[in-house]
Amino acid sequence: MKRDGVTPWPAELADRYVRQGYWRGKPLGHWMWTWADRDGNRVAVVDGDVVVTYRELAEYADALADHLLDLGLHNGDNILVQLPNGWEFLALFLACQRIGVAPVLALLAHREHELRCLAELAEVKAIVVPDRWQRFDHQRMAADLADSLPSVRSVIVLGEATEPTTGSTVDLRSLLERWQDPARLRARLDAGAPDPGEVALFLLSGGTTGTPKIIARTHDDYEYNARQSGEVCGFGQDTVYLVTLPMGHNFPLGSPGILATLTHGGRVVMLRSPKPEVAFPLIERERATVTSLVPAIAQRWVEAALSGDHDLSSLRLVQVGGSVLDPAFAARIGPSLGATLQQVYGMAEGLLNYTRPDDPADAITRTQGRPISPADEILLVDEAGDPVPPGGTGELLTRGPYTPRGYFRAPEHNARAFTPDGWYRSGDLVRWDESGNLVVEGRVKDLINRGGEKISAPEVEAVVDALPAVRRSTAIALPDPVYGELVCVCVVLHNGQKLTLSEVRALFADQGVAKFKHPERLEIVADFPLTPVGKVDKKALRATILTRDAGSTQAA
Ligand code: OOB
Repeated sequence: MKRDGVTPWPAELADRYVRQGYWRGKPLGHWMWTWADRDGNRVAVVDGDVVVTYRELAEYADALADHLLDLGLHNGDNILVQLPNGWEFLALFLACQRIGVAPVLALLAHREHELRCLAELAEVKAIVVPDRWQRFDHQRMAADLADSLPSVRSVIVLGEATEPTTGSTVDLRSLLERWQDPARLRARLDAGAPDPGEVALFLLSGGTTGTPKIIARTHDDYEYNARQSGEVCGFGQDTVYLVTLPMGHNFPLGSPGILATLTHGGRVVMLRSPKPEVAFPLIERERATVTSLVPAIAQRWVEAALSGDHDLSSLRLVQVGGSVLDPAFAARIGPSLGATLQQVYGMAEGLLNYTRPDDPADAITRTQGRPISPADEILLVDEAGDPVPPGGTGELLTRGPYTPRGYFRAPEHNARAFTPDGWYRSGDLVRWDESGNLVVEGRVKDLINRGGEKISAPEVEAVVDALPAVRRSTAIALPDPVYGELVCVCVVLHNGQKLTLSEVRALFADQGVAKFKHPERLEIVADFPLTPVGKVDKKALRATILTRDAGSTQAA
């Protein structure tokens, strides 16, 4: 079943990717079933006290796929998934892959504001949520969404399904019963396997637009994304991957993360909180060999490791990515955790760069790695779109076998975010280092990167502009000691009006906007500095605020 709104790779390139073996024509996750046949008693997932073998995971996923079909979900349908890390989430993800249902992977932090946009954009047929998570009633939110969105027919709840909706409300665990005759079910599902060129999943874009954008990743492209990542990172049967970050994110899901671990016959260990006091005992118990972190979490781990009462000696590789990593701090990560650091510079839009475990120590701490595929193309351009001279810094443009050619159902945005010949404009300013790796120097895109969570400035501005006191607003990033950056909104008020940060934050809460996007600082200004073309000069505004801050710190 073809979905509309997906930009395909040019046919001749697609043929080449197949001929050169990048695209294998297999459904995403198929390796897990191969391992289930080959060595079914191997442990695939450990989640608290629950241990699931490859054979069990294959049978659970098949049974769940069958139940999803019963619920009226079919090849070509999309569903919205917002679940905590756990083996049930993985079984659901794999079940979707069996029958061509594409999950839109939302974060647990998302609230009605984000979920409504995503559900409408992808016309999802079902919403999957936990009953409650960290004192928030996800089931109630999903039921409200389901009642107001005509495409949604079911709400699937992990936990106690109690909220009635106009459609059906189902308990996810009740769909995870293994079948009496798994071989027959398996053959039936194999017969209806999705087309590998079709959409396997939707990842959320870091986004620089007023409403969220999603990226359709195909079976072929994402299977390669995970497989090749696993090759580069040396994943194998002895890999024990600890899932620390939210698994709906590209980094822990497929870069190389969970999917590469299952591709290479390794073991996935689920974690629901990245806190070192929870993670360290689990690393010790499960002898985890690799995990992925964002810099803000790496910092907490390094501090906690100093107290040194846990045995982390099984850790071989610690990946850190998602936002800028300070080189001086980077140099401390490997020695403190007793593992090799691997920097990861990736994007949901595709391109992945990793430092290699055998790179010189200096390249590992100073650079963000190099592309995983010989077929990745990279171009660094200046503001006029011309290639920068060797060694120069420019905006990174990229194409390749796992970098799609457009956002889903976003023609206007695609016209800006992609060049006519299909290059994705990353908005990142980078340069090639003499080591042969890339260094991220900054960005030209209008977002705030709060500890790896990307916040679109226009999205924040659209919320703030709704306040009656506000004439104009602009959102900028200011430095934050823990998260790297924080959201600061600058406003010009109508005459005689007043505004406080708590009023702004109350509005964000009221509109159901994810908490990590709530502004942490408010600046009231008389007017905004403008660039020569009349746009708000965010750089100048930021510089003024920082200079003033520095002055007041000195005075104090
Ligand atoms: C990862 O993916 P996204 O889609 O959340 O964010 C992508 C953006 C990049 O364009 C860049 O601006 C920033 O996040 N970024 C980094 C970085 N890694 C990502 N900036 C500086 N240093 C890094 N190492 O963030 C992502 C996807 C897959 C693997 C890892 C990260």
